[in-house]
Amino acid sequence: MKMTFRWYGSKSDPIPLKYVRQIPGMTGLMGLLDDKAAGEVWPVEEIRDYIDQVHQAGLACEVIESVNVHEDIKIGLPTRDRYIDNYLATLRNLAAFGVKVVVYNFMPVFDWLRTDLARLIPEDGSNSLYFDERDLGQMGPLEIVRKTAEDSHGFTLPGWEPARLAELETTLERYKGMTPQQLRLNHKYFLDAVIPVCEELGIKMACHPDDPAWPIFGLPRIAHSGEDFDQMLALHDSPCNTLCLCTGSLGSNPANDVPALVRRYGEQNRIGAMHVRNIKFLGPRRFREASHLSADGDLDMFAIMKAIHDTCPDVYVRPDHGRMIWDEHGRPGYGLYDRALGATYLNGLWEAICRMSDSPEGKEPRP
Ligand code: DNO
Repeated sequence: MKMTFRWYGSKSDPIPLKYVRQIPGMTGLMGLLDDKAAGEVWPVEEIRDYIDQVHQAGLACEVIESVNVHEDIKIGLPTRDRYIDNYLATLRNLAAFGVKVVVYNFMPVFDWLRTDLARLIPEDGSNSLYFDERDLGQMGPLEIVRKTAEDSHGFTLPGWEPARLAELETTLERYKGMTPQQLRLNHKYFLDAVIPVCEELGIKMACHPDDPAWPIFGLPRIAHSGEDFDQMLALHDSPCNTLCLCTGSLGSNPANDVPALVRRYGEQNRIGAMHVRNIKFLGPRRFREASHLSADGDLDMFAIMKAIHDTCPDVYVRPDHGRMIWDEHGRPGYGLYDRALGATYLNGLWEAICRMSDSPEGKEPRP
């Protein structure tokens, strides 16, 4: 397992890279350029600048996230070819700097979605991201965008680029009546263009699941269950067409057996990266994000780490969203403290699992 951390770049992330490096067992980043609009080519100079900084801090940067897919590709408009060309240019630019996995998603309009970015956890006074489908019904798409922007305290949030959301009404209109099968065909068109190039470049595309794991606002969604993933991986059968298996996104639907899904796709060598976090169910389609500890939420983190160990032990993992604790003022979900605790806990589980299984990784000092 390669333990990594999401970092938004020195202009946008209040967490110094030095602090990331100081987290025990941290070996690298899942990086991103957070000011890039979907469809834009990521310039070589900016990639170089970001990756140089990461290397200088003593960390690797083999995974890049949120290379967002332009809506025209997801909708299947004639203009999609232009945006696919741009996407390929970005992939080539990233490959030149040693990037091996690119995380993206194929969710219409919205990336991850919550109804509260700082819900108080009464037991300990911390707060975390929260979702309640009933609030969503009352708010509607425009209100949720407004509220999310307001509650993010000036921080950019991944997948919530202002440029794209400014055209929200027009975009929503364009998806009217689209079936999941049509969206799947548009995904296939994208994969058919991108995956052969990835094979040349040595890059795995890793698709992030729908978050939460069901359709919202009547939009089609095609990545929230084992059945969806089977279809997605068959759209273009290649070891470069993989999943970013996010335990918290999938786990938002209790019908998803997360450790079993990790095993199934780990065995098939189709997990390019993992986001690992825990959630606490509060009712039907209502949950909050918990600390990473199994006892604090409803996911079995030991079983998840064991499934990684048994089926895809070399995968890139990052602790996903943390709570806000110790009065930290940071980007919702992406503060330093709780994610650092999460990484340390996951590394502890890993060491125990490796030793119990007599795998060398738990004993050898890290390079
Ligand atoms: C949310 C993240 C997602 C993820 C994208 C990948 O916090 O996990 O924004 O990075 O869906 O494209």
